[in-house]
Amino acid sequence: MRPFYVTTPIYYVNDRPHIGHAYSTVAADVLARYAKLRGRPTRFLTGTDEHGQKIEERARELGKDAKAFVDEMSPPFDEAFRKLGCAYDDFIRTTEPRHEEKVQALWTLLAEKGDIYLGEYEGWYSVADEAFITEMELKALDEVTRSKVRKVREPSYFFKLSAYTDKLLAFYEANPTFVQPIGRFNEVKAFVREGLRDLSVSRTSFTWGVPVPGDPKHVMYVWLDALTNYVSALGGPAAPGAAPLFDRFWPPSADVVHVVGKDILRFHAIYWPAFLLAAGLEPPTQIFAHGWLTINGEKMSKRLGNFIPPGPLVDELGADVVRYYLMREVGFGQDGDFAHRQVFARYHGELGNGLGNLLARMVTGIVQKSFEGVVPAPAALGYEERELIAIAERAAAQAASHLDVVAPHRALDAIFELVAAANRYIDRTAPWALAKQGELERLGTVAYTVLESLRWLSVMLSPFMPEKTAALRAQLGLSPLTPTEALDAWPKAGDWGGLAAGTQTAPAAPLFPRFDPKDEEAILERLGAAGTKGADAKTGAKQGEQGVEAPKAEKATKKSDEAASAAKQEKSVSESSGTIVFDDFMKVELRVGLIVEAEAVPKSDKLVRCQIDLGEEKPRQILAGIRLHYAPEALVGKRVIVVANLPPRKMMGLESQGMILAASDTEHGLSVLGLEKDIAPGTRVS
Ligand code: ME8
Repeated sequence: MRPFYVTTPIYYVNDRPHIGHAYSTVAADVLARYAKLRGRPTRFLTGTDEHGQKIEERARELGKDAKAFVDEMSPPFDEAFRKLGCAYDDFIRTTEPRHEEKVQALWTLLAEKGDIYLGEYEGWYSVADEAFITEMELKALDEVTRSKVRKVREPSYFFKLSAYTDKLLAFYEANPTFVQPIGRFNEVKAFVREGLRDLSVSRTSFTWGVPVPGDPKHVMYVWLDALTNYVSALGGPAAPGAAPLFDRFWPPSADVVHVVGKDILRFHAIYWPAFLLAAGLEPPTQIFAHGWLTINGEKMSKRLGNFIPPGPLVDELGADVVRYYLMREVGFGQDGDFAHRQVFARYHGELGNGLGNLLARMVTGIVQKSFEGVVPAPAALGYEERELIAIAERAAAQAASHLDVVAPHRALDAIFELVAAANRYIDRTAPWALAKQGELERLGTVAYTVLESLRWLSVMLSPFMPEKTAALRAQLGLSPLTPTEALDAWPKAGDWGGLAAGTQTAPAAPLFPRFDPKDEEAILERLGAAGTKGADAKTGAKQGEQGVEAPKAEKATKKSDEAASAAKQEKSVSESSGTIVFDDFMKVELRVGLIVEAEAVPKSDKLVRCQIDLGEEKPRQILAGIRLHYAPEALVGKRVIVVANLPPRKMMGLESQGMILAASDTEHGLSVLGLEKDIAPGTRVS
C-alpha cells in the first residue's frame, strides 16, 4: 500500500493556539487516522514556526529573549493538539538543530543550482504576514496589518522564482489535483500566468532566523525556513539511502497532502514547489487549502477578545465532540462559522438522538433485557434487513470515496445516513413489540442487524471520534481498533456479519449524555459564549472563496465583515418572519429519485403509481396526483425530487412511500421538479 504523509501548517508562536489552528490539525488527524485504518503506512506531522521578524518583535515587546520566548510558546500547541486527540508522529520546531541544518542544506542546493543571487530588496514588507507585498497589496490591507507594514531597503539574496513560471505551469498542468479545492487552484494558476518576480529570500535588518550558509549577516526569509519543515522532519533533503523516512514518505514513494488554510496558499502552491523543483526534489502530491472560520459570526481578533482556545471546549464537551463539530459543520474547503450554540444543536441532534440513542435503544434496551446482554445470532434475513445492509454498504463506500478526496464533511453525511437508516429500521421493526410478543427469533435478527450496523459505524467514525467510538465498541463487547499496516479495516460489501454471536455486550453510561438547558447555559457562560446566537444566526458555508493575491490579514477582515453582516441579516429575518432554523430544514430528507415505472391508478383520474429508484435495494412505490398533467409513460426515466422520510400513507388502498415535489401555476399547469444533470438516484438534495 502506498505510504501517506499528511502535514499541517507549522504555527507561529507569537500567539496562543486557537480554534483555527485546531481546525487544520484535527482535519489532518482525521486523514491520518483514516489512512492508517486503510492499512497505509502513514505519517502525520505538525509543529511550530518560530523564527522571523514577527516573533522577534513580539519577544522584544514582552522583554523576553527570543529563544526563551519560543521555548515557552511552543509547548501549548503540542498540549492543545494532544488534548484534541491528535495523534501525530512528530512535532517539529523550526528552532531545532535537525531543522536548521536541513534548511541550510536546501539553500545550498538552490545556490549550487545557480538559482540564488545577491541583490537589494526595496519595497514593502508585511510583518504580520511575513510577506513581501506590492504597492497594490498594501492599499488593500486593513488598518491593523498596514500599521505593521515596513518600507524595507536592504541587501538581500534572491531566488530566481521568475525562471519557474513556465515550469510551475507545466507542473500544474501535469498534476490537475495539486491544489484543492479546484476554484483555488484556478486562482493560483491565474496568478502564476501573470508572471512571477524573483523572491527575496534573506533579511539583514534583524537576526532571529537561520543564518545563510557562508554569509551569516543574512538570515533566511522565514517562509523558506518554514516550508522546509515538511522535508526536514523526514531527514531531507538527503541522498537516497541517507534518510529512511524521507525515502519512504516523500514523493515519488508516497502521497503527500499539506493541509493549510487558504491564507497561506500562495506560499505552498507557488514558492514551495518552485524551491523543490529547483533543488531537484519532487513537490508534494496535494495542497488542500481549507476555508476560514469565524466565531459566532465574527472574525477572531485581539480587539474582540474572541480567540477561542480549544482547551476549555474540550474540558466541557470532550475532544470528540469538538472534532466532530469542526469536521461536520463546515464543508471542508469552504469558509464557515464556529457557533457555540450550534455545537450543542449537533450534539443533541446527530450525536445524542442519532448515534447515542441507537446504541442505548439496542444494547441497554433490548439486548440486555431479552438476551442477557449477549449478541444473538440472526435468523433468516428479511427485506428490511437486506435494505439496511445495502445502506450500510453504500454509506461505507461513499464515505471512503469522500475521505479519499479530502471531503470529511461529505463522509460524515454518508455515515450519518446509516445512523438515520438504522434508527428508522428500529422504528419499523418495533423490537419492543417483538419482545412483548415473545418473538425471540425475529427479535434476535433485528438486534443483530442493529448491533452489526453499530460495529460498522464504530469503524467508520473512528477517525473522527476515536474516544467515543472506542467507548461504543466497549459497549458492543469489542476491543478498540488497532490499525495494522497493510490490513484494510474499512468495512466493505461482503463484510457484513463480523460481529460474533455470543459476544457479551457491556451496557454503560450514555455515549452523549443530555445536558438540560440550564447546564447548557452554564457551560456557554463558562466558555464566554452565553450572549451568542443559536443556529439561526450561523453564517454557514455559503460565503464565497478568496483569491490568492491578497495577503491574509486583508482577506480575513473582509470576509468577517461579510460574515457579520450576513449573520445580522439572517437574525432579523428569522425574528420577524418565523423562518425555520437550518437543522429543521435538514430534517426533511430530499433525495433524487429516478422513475422506473409509472402507471395510472385504476378508478382515479389523478393518481399515478410510480416505482422510483432512490438508490435503495428496491424501488419505492410513490403515488402522485399528477395524471392530469403527465401521461404515465412520459414519466418513466425522469429524475425527480422525492421527500423520502415521510411515513407511508395509503391512497386508494395503495401504500405511498414518499412524495414527489412539484409546482404549479395557472398558466403552465403542474411541473414536477427535476434536475439539470443526471445526478445518481438516492443522492441527498440540500
Ligand atoms: O501562517 N480559520 O502560521 P499561523 C481557519 N507559520 N484556519 C485558521 C484560522 C481560522 N480563523 N486561523 C488560523 C502561519 N488558521 C505560518 C505557516 S507553514 C510552512 C507556515 C490555521 O500561526 C490555518 O491553517 O498564522 C492557517 O493557514 C494557519 O492556522 C495559520 O497559522
